[in-house]
Amino acid sequence: MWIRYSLDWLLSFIATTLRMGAGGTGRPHSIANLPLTLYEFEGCPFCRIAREQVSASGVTVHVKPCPKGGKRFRPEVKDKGGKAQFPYLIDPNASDGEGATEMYESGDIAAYVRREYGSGRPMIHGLGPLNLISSQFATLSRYASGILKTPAKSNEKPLRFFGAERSPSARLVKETLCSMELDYLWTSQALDGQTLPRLEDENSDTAVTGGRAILNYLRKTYRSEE
Ligand SMILES: N[C@@H](CCC(=O)N[C@@H](CS)C(=O)NCC(=O)O)C(=O)O
Repeated sequence: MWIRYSLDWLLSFIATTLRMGAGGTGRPHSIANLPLTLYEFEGCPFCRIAREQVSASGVTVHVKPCPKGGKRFRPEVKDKGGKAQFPYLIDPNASDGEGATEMYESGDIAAYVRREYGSGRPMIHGLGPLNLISSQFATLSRYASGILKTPAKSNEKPLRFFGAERSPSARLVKETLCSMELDYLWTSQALDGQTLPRLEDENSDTAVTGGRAILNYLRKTYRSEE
């Protein structure tokens, strides 16, 4: 329903305002960089901080959503890092030749992405404790969407999603991808001037543009009663 979508969009816009617009689009990165993997969940205030820096850098990450109650990707984090804590980043393009770089801690991840993939620091990241408090309020303004797992079918191949962290409509899409535990390759900026947000699903050979249309597609294709 459009009223529900409009209200959600407005609340998502408030979340962006609370974050002072952090998480814009970066420059495209060489495709020679293997995608980084980010284990996170949309409603987690720490994960938001990591995502904002990823978005600003423009680097492509493979997002493996780990909502509470999720069984698909959460165990991988425990296996790899030893504890179920989010966000968790893996960068296979380790510059020291010693294999992948892996880390917990939102602040460390943001600093690492900034250093390795070059981007400005979002203004709010420099505001000390206000950074986390504002991120918690942003989660509240979205009434904690993107925290809990909802019943869904699994995708076989990762989806492809284009849209910046600070885009209100892209946030609504990412919340749903997260709750459904659908993994996706995420790039903040458009390729070839395409309209954003944009979702491509190789599993069904479909491309959808616009927040509302993408949400409808995801519900139609992946929602299950379970
Ligand atoms: N200091 C860590 C805190 C991370 C953290 O506490 N994350 C919460 C989610 S907001 C978590 O992993 N909780 C355990 C869980 O969800 O199972 C950071 O900055 O990344």
